[in-house]
Amino acid sequence: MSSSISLARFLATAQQQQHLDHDLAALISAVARTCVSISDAVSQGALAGVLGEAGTGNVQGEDQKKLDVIANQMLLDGLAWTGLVSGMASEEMEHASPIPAEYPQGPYLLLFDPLDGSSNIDVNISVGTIFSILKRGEGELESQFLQAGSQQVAAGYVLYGPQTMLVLSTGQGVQGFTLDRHCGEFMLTQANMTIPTATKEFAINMSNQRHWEAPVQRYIAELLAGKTGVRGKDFNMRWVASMVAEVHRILTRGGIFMYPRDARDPSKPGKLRLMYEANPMSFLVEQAGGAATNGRERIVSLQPEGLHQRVSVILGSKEEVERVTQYHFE
Ligand code: P6P
Repeated sequence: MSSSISLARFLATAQQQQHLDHDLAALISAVARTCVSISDAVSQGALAGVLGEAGTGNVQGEDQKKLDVIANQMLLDGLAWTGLVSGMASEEMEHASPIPAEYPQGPYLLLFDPLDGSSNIDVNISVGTIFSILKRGEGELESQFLQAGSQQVAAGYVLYGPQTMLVLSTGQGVQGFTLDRHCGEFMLTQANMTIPTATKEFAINMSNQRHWEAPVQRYIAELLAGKTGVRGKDFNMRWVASMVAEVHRILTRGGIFMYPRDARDPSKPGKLRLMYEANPMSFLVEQAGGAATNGRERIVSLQPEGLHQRVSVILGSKEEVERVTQYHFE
């Protein structure tokens, strides 16, 4: 389906309908524009010498890939001067980054995982940028970021796959845009992405099975039993090890994605980060008619206590998420 509606036109219409203000539209445009440059860097790969390890680690204790660092810096450089944000926070930075004094402060806060799934970069599997937008608050910068996911005014991701796609919500459903490299514009190709309430497809890293809590053990065992068990139907499994790719598949055809807490490190309530992975993805999933919980509560209702706190994630087709969540109460 060719589309004549560019991101710019979509955002202009949304402003005319008072769904979002000029600054938020401009901020989304600036993030999208920067992600086109990240897409170019990712697609160059070895030709640009951007593959492999950076030789540094991040606050998560993870080895950084060169492209993690490059994408993070591109977002800082692409947004700092705009006068649209008063601070930025990232998976790759221990603390929130204030806006340099030479630039005006803006009304929004931007959070991002600059290159999610980066362990896949060197093997040419899809990765993506995840972003979340909050209104700025008062007081010390870092504490302003600690808002529940329900306070997000917009969230989205850019998937660097066979196509480069921007998937966005400003609270009016979920829209998908495909990058037209001939004109450099994101063009609207999915006007209203919705998640089917039922599914036969699940995504989880099965190698962690022995570490899961009982409700997750029970749920997955039932899926694996297929039509011979209580579910009475067979299921299919996917695991890309790139959350952006999994969520995009679920927004496109349904499914359930799970990264539950496990016994490997009881101090960690999960692997994924609340502020710039789980919250933006949960916002999108709920806007698309799906559900997202940590096994007991809606993820977007959780009150953050730290910029890099982790959370157990169960999201996707509503019927399946509700079933797993129910098992946590039985
Ligand atoms: P594992 C990527 O590192 C990530 O944060 C998510 O994108 C992905 O879903 C998950 O971790 C993969 O984790 O343990 O399977 O490598």
